[in-house]
Amino acid sequence: MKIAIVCYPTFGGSGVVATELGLELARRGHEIHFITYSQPVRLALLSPNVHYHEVNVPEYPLFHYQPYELALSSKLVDMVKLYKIELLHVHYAIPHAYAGYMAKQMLKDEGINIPMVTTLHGTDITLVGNHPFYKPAVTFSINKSDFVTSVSQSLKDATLKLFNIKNEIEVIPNFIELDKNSNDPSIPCQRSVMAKENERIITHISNFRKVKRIPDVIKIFYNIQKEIPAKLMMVGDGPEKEKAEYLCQELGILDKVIFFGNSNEIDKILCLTDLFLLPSETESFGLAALEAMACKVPVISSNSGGLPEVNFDGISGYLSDVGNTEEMAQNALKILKDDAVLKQFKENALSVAKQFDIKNILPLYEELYKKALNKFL
Ligand code: GMT
Repeated sequence: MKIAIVCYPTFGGSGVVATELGLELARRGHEIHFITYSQPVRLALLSPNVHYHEVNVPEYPLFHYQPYELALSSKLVDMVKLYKIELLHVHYAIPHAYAGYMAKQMLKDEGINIPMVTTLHGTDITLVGNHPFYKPAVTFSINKSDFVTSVSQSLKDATLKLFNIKNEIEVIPNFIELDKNSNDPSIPCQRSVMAKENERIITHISNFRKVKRIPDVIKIFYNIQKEIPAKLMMVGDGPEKEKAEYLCQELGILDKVIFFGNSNEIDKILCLTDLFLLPSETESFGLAALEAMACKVPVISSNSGGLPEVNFDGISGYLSDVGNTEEMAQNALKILKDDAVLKQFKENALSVAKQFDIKNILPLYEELYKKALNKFL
């Protein structure tokens, strides 16, 4: 199949999922065209079945805001015609589903009918998409998509609750490439660079936005390090990062916290990690938690959104109410204080992650694409 994938190219989970999906589809022989405004961060190498087309928005003095949707829909039309693309798969409703729908209409005018699959990722529904300024356009573009998927049951429920949706939504959970992620023995895991022999290593990875509750990460760690020797690795960048550094300074723990910034070597960081913290206000899925679990790292998370569908309470880690940092720290200590318990949780984390192996999830997308193409025959 010839498939166009539209996504955000940045470090966010939706871009990562879209890129990994495209790369695996390409490995299976499909011709994949990534269409976005810069090269997706996980798209390091272009293989024979992978194409990347950049969307450029020319500057014009009259434009206060650059019309990205317009440029994207025009690019989609051009690329569909040039490469005879058969299907559009847009990740994140805003503005991709909207631009995709416009492209479909323009193509229809030229006698080309092409199906569009829209995958909802989370903040496009729960945070941004729900804003009254966007809601009518988001509702419209979800209803006009030929097929809609959501990355968790919880996100599907939220979408049906928040929007007037007439379309079916199929849940296709996010996935992980286990062969690549689960502690590859060829990757040197240099723990000693980061911590002393007796210290536990705790990690948080995110885009440091408010929804991640970064101060909670610090508070949980603060309580942990009072009881056992530990280090915290904070990976990623975003608006809450500076405040987080101040908070560590205020609490007198700056020497125990390492701020990394964005990294493309998540697997190398996770292989050193004993425990992952994700106390988010909400997560439609929590891909970062799954990536940790695939590297045998148990997870302490909040219980909101789709997190209970990924992190199994008392098995791959523990879940608590949002903001209950006391309980989260106690649960973390339950895992970290005893080597045997930690070992068991590490094994469990990997077994739960196996359920989300790309090998199990990718056929669900391929089935959906076949259905979409048949509908347009
Ligand atoms: O919140 C993020 O980390 C970024 C955001 C995005 O748009 O890329 O992530 C959302 O999509 C991910 C991939 O499906 C999910 O794993 C995240 O849980 C979801 N974030 C939220 O719902 C807050």
